[in-house]
Amino acid sequence: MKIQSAEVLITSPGRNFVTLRLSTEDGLAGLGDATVNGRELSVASYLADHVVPLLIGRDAHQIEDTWQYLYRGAYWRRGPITMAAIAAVDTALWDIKGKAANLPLYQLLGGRSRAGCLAYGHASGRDLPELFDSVRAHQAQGFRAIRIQTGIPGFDNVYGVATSGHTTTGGSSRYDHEPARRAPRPVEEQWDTRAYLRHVPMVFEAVRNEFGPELPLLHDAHHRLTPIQAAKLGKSLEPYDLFWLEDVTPAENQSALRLVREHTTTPLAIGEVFNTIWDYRELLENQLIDYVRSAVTHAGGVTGLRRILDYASVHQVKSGIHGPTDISPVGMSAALHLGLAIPNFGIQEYMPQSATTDAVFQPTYTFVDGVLTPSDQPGLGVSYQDDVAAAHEYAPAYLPINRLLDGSMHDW
Ligand code: EZ4
Ligand code: CO
Repeated sequence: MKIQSAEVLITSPGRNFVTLRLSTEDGLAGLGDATVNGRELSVASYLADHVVPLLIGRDAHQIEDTWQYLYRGAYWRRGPITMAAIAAVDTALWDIKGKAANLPLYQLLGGRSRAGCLAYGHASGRDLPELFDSVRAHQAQGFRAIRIQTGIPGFDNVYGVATSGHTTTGGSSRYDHEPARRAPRPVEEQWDTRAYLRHVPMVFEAVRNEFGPELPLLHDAHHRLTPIQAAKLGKSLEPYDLFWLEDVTPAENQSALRLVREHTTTPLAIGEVFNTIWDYRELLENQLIDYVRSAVTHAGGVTGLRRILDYASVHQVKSGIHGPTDISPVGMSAALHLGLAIPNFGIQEYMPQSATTDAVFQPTYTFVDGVLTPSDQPGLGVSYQDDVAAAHEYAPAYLPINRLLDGSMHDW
């Protein structure tokens, strides 16, 4: 089953996606997501210039060997661009293997361990009435677990809060937060951690009073706190029984989570910007986190993320696979097959894609009563429509940057 062609596909149905398509001599094709939000073309070049020439003629069945060939063979291993490129190859090979076996990917990963993957949605509001409306709207869509992000008095743009009228999804307005903007430079946002720390516990108090104790609630601090600030936040949110508190500190320093952990029983999730098992080693071995947040797309594919999640499972750490709209339906499908099969599934993040994006990828997974389930089509269950994709030309987009009130750069 030799690889005959490898195409790097770029499309922008409201937001940019990079996809790798591998085709075999016997006529099977597989897809892999290679989208790194705001830095898309670097992965496209990594693949087209340095990986595609190595793939032609290789045996498409040899997934593990190809993973090792690209990882060890790069010499300059790890990093988001390298690992997204490896992820795309790996995911496309799993898609092909599923088609060759005439089985959905989850069957190749050990079969179904659960009925489906519980998803959480993103509610947000600049103030409490807007936030409550958003929670209700998500419940009406079926969501049974909800992330809460809120405006801070005195600040115009806050991470995770949808601003009215802003849309990057090809004209159809949506309420979800979509941070990357098509503009020649990043949008500049302002941040003040003390204002945030004062405000957020009041918001959770109000949400619990309005929606009761049952609803699983999540929150993302998006890498902005020092360890002691994060400890304080975790402690102050304990009465509201969060499902998780995400990315409290910048991700590079694993030891920072030690101090946070010593001070709070609020469950901690981290890792959407991690790309290898090494980024998790200290966190898992010392049981400093509760959920692994990496995407298939950014952590070396199904092979890379499954290895991380296996290692997590022996430390009683569960999955919380990243699923914003910058993960394409190809990456989302791969996450759902993995989530259905692994023993330590936790929850799946889900921001529904625009109709324009779904028209390009035609995903076959379903979202019913808050649960995502991959289809039983062979492989991933996604088919890329070249003609639809061609109508959406790539446009540069940037994630925002963040400054403190005195102008200093801060983590976004
Ligand atoms: O900001 O994927 O938990 N989800 C997130 C996302 C990230 C975006 C960045 O591209 O933090 O919304
Ligand atoms: Co996040």
